[in-house]
Amino acid sequence: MSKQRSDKPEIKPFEGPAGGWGSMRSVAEILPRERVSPDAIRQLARQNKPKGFACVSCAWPKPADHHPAEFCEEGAKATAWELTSLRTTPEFFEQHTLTELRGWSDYELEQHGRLTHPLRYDAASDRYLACSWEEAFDAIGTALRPLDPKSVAFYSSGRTSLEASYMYGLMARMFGNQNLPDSSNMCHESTSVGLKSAIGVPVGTTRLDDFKKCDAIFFFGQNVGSNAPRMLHDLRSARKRGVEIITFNPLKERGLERFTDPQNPIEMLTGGETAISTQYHQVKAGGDIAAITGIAKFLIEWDDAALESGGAQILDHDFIEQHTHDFIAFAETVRARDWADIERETGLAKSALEDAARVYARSKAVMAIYGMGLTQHVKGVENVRMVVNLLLMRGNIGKPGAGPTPVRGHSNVQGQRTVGITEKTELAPVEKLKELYGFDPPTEKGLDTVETCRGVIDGSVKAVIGLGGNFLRAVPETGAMEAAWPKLDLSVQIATKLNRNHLFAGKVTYLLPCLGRIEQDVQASGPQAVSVEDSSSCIHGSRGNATPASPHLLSEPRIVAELAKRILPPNPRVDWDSWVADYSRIRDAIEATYPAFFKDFNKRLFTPGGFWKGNKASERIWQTPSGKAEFFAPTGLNATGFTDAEGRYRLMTLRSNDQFNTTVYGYHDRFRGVKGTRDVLFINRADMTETGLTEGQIVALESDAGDGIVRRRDGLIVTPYDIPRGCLGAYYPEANVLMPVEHHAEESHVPAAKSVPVRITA
Ligand SMILES: Nc1nc2c(c(=O)[nH]1)N[C@H]1C(S)=C(S)[C@@H](COP(=O)(O)OP(=O)(O)OC[C@H]3O[C@@H](n4cnc5c(=O)[nH]c(N)nc54)[C@H](O)[C@@H]3O)O[C@H]1N2
Ligand SMILES: Nc1nc2c(c(=O)[nH]1)N[C@H]1C(S)=C(S)[C@@H](COP(=O)(O)OP(=O)(O)OC[C@H]3O[C@@H](n4cnc5c(=O)[nH]c(N)nc54)[C@H](O)[C@@H]3O)O[C@H]1N2
Ligand SMILES: [Mo]
Repeated sequence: MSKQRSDKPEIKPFEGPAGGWGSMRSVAEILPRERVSPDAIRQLARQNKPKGFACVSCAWPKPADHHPAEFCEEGAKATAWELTSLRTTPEFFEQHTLTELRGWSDYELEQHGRLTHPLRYDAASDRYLACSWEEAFDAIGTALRPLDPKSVAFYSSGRTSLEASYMYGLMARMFGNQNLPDSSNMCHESTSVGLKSAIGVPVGTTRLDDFKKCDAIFFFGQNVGSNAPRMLHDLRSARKRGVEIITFNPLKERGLERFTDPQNPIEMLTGGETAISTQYHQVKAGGDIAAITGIAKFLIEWDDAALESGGAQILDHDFIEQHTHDFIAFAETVRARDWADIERETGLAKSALEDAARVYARSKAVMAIYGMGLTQHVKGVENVRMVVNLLLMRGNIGKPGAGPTPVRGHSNVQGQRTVGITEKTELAPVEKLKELYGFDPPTEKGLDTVETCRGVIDGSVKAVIGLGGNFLRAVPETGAMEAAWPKLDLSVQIATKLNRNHLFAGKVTYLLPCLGRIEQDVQASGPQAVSVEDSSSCIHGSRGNATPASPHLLSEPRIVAELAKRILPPNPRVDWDSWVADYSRIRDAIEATYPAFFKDFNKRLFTPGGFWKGNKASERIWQTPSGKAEFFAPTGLNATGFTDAEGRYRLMTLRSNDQFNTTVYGYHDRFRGVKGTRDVLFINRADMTETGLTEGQIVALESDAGDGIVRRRDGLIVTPYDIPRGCLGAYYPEANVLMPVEHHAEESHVPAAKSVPVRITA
């Protein structure tokens, strides 16, 4: 069964569970497709194990008491993707101009395998030519030094290790800016802003153990079966203990419905499966503020009634009194909301919200798990604040089995922020850096991802360095961004595989190939390890063992060090070469900069299950201005930031089961029943009928942002789907062309990818 694009795509409902034989088959298919060697297959056994390597896919915690195979279908795909035997060599570039390659799909570009040589773009022939590392570093230094530091952006993607990230952030600050946009700016920045202001920490408060202690889980906007499949084990055992799982998601995602554990022979042979959600509420995209308002309205009403009748209180008044601030304003706002409005904004019946509220009211310890379905909205930060409101009402933060549980994306995205990849001065260790390295770190706020996009479009950003990722494909407004990119004086991408960003050149352009995390990284002192932080704030060592894809690859820390040496005046207190010779010295520097989090970093590097960096909110120490956890009165009910209008839809841009962000592994979205295509438009059947669309018809989407700019995505196949009315679904990143740069979360600037205003045109 091929996962290639097909002329006759097949779209029909998938009946199987998440996991199960479908998942085994999918793993079995990817290994030959990437032509991985037997050595590479042996690497899978080391994935997410103590002394092994940390999976390069998602950031879900890696347990101390691991399964025989501590990887999932998606993790196996990610490993195979990195360890492929296919190569994108200088000969490949001799045969293809960038103009030609821009006609290729994301899948085709990466399918040629790992980059092998440093490359310089040659405008005369419109090709990448192999060059030496020295030439590349010198030319990049020459191009960067004369630029105003404020006009340079240092992007990074969340896969990069703590070591490389720390060096990269330091380099930017010594160069003179904090223009450190990163993938987190498109992802959980609404969490970092929302949780920080509500409970004083920018991260979730729970750990794996809490799954064993909770008695209910409220699950918002995260597609666990595709994007964090290892969590299915934790959800399954929670279900087996009778834990209620209440899900809010516009789509019936299979992983949230039922799961067969591929590591359980009995389930596999008997077709046994575990039902995951006990309630499934298909909320409208952007309807979560309203849904939580509805739940809160019931809780407050029941509590008021109990107060009057002398019955048992529903809210935890002791906790609210002792630990929180501004409850009254929140409660007043909720009381004032109208049920008709809540029902309209959620698309759910009052009785459904009552069912959810009943479970919440009788549960003693509740975890709230969430993902991009909450963060990627104009009111994404309010979504996060509503989750906190819900938890605070019954003291569900800072006790076993309870707390906010944002599911981070990239395997080290949370860690990058911990070690200084941030555009915000208040999150940077300014005083420490000054003390340790004797320079004055910039204090002017740097550019985040949205601001970098604005700068590329208006020409104020003159150089972009990308440490991993596929910036130009992941951001909004990809049409205008691609058109503006050639104005850059310098474009440097550090990558493992060719992607669409690399096909757009600046005046000086280099593509630098690096080692992946699964590969051996040998420096002067011997083989090196790196580290990553998972979603639960646990830090893991990771040692690559596979043979590098090419002898010409350099590690990310080495590349950053070479760049730093070219662009910075010498500083005797930062010995970049000695850091690269022995990464434990980078970890010493991280420990010196952040002593509270990284005490005995090198000693604890390979702690089974990782070592926990601590979390004040989980001890009920609230590092907020009031010294308490903050309730927040929502400003409205709708998270989309635009009003509904005739013909205007809310487009959710989604990941398939066969991709990792902009990396497209194949053209099947097994759980959603799509085979052989990504050109799908999911739509409710009633909306089809009303607008006269037929199944299989080819349509286009146009942006309906009201700013007069034409943004269009053609060639979408109308696909009737179980999706709330007024909502549409299409795949990211192909749909990003429809997203205005200015359509982003207030405060956090996360592009609002889960409610993009669009119209359907023939
Ligand atoms: N295999 C694989 N794993 C991955 C990734 C990958 O691409 N592939 N990406 C990684 C990264 S960087 C990230 S950030 C995470 C992303 O993982 P997720 O957070 O799961 O992100 P999405 O796939 O974008 O899906 C979001 C979910 O939210 C739902 N949703 C959309 N709008 C709303 C809404 O308004 N309300 C609610 N309640 N739900 C809504 C969608 O139906 C979907 O189920 O996964 C990480 N892991
Ligand atoms: N419409 C829409 N847009 C979105 C989203 C959405 O849901 N909808 N999600 C957003 C989110 S949550 C995120 S996190 C971003 C993702 O944005 P990015 O993190 O920028 O994108 P990725 O697709 O993860 O990057 C893939 C590339 O990383 C490179 N790479 C892989 N491994 C390594 C490595 O070890 N080292 C280096 N140097 N390079 C490596 C490869 O060349 C590969 O092509 O996209 C965002 N954009
Ligand atoms: Mo992400």
